[in-house]
Amino acid sequence: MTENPANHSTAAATLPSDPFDPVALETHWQHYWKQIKLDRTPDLKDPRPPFYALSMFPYPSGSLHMGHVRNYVITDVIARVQRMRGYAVLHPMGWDAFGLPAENAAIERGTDPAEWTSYNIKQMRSQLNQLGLSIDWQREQTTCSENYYRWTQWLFLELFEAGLAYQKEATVNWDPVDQTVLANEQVDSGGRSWRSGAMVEIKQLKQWFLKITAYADKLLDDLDQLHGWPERVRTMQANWIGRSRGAEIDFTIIGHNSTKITVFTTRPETLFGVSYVALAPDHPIVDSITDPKHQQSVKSFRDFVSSLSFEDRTTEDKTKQGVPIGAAVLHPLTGDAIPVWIADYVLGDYGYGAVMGVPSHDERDFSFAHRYKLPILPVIQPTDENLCSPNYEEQVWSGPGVLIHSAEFSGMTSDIAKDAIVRCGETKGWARKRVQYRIRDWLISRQRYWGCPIPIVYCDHCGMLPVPKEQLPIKLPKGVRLSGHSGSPLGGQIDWVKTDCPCCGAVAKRETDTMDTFMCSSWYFLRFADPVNLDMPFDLEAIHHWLPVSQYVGGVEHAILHLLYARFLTKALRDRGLVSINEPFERLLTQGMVQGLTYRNSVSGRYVAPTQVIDPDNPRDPDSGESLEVLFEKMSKSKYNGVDPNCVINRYGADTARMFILFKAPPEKNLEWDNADVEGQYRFLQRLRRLICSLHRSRINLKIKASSIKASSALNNNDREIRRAVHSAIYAIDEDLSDKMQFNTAISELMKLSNAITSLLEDAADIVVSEAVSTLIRLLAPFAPHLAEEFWQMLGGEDSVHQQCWPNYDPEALKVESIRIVIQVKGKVRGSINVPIDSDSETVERLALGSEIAHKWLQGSLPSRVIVVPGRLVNLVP
Ligand code: ANZ
Ligand code: ZN
Repeated sequence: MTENPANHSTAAATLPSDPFDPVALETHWQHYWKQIKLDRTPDLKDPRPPFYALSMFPYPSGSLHMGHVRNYVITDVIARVQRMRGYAVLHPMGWDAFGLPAENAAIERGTDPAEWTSYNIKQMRSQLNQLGLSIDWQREQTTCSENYYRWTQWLFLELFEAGLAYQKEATVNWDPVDQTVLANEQVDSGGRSWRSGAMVEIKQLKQWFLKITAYADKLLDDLDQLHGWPERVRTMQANWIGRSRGAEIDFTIIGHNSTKITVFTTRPETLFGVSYVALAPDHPIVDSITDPKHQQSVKSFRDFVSSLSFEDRTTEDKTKQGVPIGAAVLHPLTGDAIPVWIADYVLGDYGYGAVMGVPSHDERDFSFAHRYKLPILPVIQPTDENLCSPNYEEQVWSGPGVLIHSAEFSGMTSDIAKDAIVRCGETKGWARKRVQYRIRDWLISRQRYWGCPIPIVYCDHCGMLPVPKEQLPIKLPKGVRLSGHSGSPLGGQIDWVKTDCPCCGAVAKRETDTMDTFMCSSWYFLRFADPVNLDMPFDLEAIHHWLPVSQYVGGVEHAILHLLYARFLTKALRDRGLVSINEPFERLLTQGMVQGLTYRNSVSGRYVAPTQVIDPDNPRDPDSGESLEVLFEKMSKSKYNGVDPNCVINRYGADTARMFILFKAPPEKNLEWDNADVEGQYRFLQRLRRLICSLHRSRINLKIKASSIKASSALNNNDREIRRAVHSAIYAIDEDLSDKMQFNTAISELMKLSNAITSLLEDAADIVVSEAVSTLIRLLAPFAPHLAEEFWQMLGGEDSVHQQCWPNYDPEALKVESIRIVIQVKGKVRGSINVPIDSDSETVERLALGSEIAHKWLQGSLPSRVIVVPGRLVNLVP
């Protein structure tokens, strides 16, 4: 059917909701789905195989942005397809509701964080519902509700009992703007807070940690099992964990009763090239071995280092600095005295905070030795002669080679020498094999109000004690006035802090730190499996049934933190017997960003709102007149390039918004918002609507069913062609929805199918039309759930379209039965005939000779020669 206004008005007149009002139509069907409890999760006894579809739950900031919309629509399509394919689907939603924005709003506006949060949740929940997401709201979880954080505290106590939660004095990253401590991973490479952007300061404070390092090996090794995860995310996690294999080597300090300095090295084979040992400035041994003459310079050097950022200290091309401390160690093999220095590039919390300096084979050591005129002794010679430099004092060789100047080890390859030197040290007691990790324990304490209180009590008599589990939850005090200054807000709540010691009953004090919100989000996916359990955070049987999450969908910004913490917690709880799974997320899809049209003045760096651009073909800065750059960047308020989901939904309906988002780009790729393409999807859906309406009018007896017809043999060519289009669409869409999840090409297939049906419709038999349209509507259902329901109901389908089974393709229908063969006479094309597809050459020859064309051109005589090109042509030579 073409775009013809007369046609449009008649077709549209049969629709209940005309003039077409997408919002009214969508609200109508959302209401119906609620009535029939379509989204309710089947219980554990349901015989269908379980499928758990999960989106990363949002922070309730107050309004949905396009990134959310994309995330939840993708998960929803997966959930809907799986339901139709016969799975029992769990598709829940919740709120990551503790955290700084609520507290900051409280500080700025004097609101209560709890009220602010619950108001935002209400707003966002209704926006989510507008999208037609098939979420089971009965399972909703909110991390700041007492029913939830009670269990976060309970799990903390489990970790505490297991020795995985502990307290220690630590140098911490202090965010002076947000007035809180940050985990290392929350400080960016420039030394700034991921939230406030402030330069982070270093402080010494007693803090709570979770011992994620105890699981470093498992977290790394099990990445290999995550075949359903993007390679990129697995690599990021592996780098974050950062396992290095090497050795620890002891150097005895001269004149200190055989006290030793132990270093970690990945290159023990370079031992003969050591020309100094460098300690981290805060290494605990420094004070006791520093010669009095050097104390002053050590002190000023430490001050200098404390002003450096992590970035300054670790970047390769920054100059490496240090001072000698007037001490020396013995080389374990040569017995030479080697000077001890402190250096900025040696980090206190990696390895042993001590390095053996090998200037000829390590860039950093080289630049250090160069600056301070320390010896540079090459001990590894590259095997490739071209790389041998006569002037080794100007070059670092960090590759493999053959050992030189290394006593009995000389002549060995570096690989062999690596083991030989460690073995030698092992027998003599000065070396051991050692594996070292980059990952640090997870710092979880925050000096903030709006978080989950840590369930610990301090008693003057009994010391530090866990709160007994039956006393949980430790509720946050209400009505706290938040100023944002003056330290820990809970510390100021005298009445709240005061409690009874659970052991001796004396007056005791509560812990006043709250937990990092990543702790709350590291187990929410478990609670969804058993959302109202009053006795336990979740029941083992429910976990066993629903987990791991079959498909997790979220932003790649969570590739490290959230996903690593969730994996850690799962493994720790598995070892406590609380869950039966080893990994929480079987498959992971990291969706790309939603980008908006962005105007930027490249001279001033200023962003300009599209509404201020007068001529989009020649965009200019309204103030300066300078011409503007046109880009696509991640939608954000500061770039004025956002598109409000509400506006799109109110104008076109959620179905159009969903179709556009899914069609515009594959889910893992960035998506450039484009209003013209939104219109395009709207028009496609309207075309479909006219097709269905006209069928509804013209074929009064048509009743669609979710089944396909048998045997195409009795059908005429036209009907067979329709069936072929229908079943090849099913086939292609199944492919698209398998591993790759190419929703965009699936939608293209829907368009192709609707065109094919439209053009072949007129002469088609009712049963064929019924099969075709029933299939089209069912294939459309996960993408545009509201209109698909409307169509289904209009054509008399039973129940809801979303309760129908997903179509199966019929291989018979895909078969091409005959092909056309060209007939030539003496090399000239004279016509063509249809032959059965599997005909051999003899059959083709026979059919060709018997054809009208042969009669006409050979006039009864037999050809002298017949040439058959299989599948293509027959040449008759008279
Ligand atoms: C001697 C050596 C010779 C090294 C050589 C490298 C090359 P990865 O691979 O990242 O684990 N190192 C050890 N502890 C350190 C600390 N606390 N701060 C800074 N650097 C430290 O790095 C291991 C290497 O980093 C170790 O191997 C050590 O230098 C250094 F030709 O030892 B190497
Ligand atoms: Zn006590």
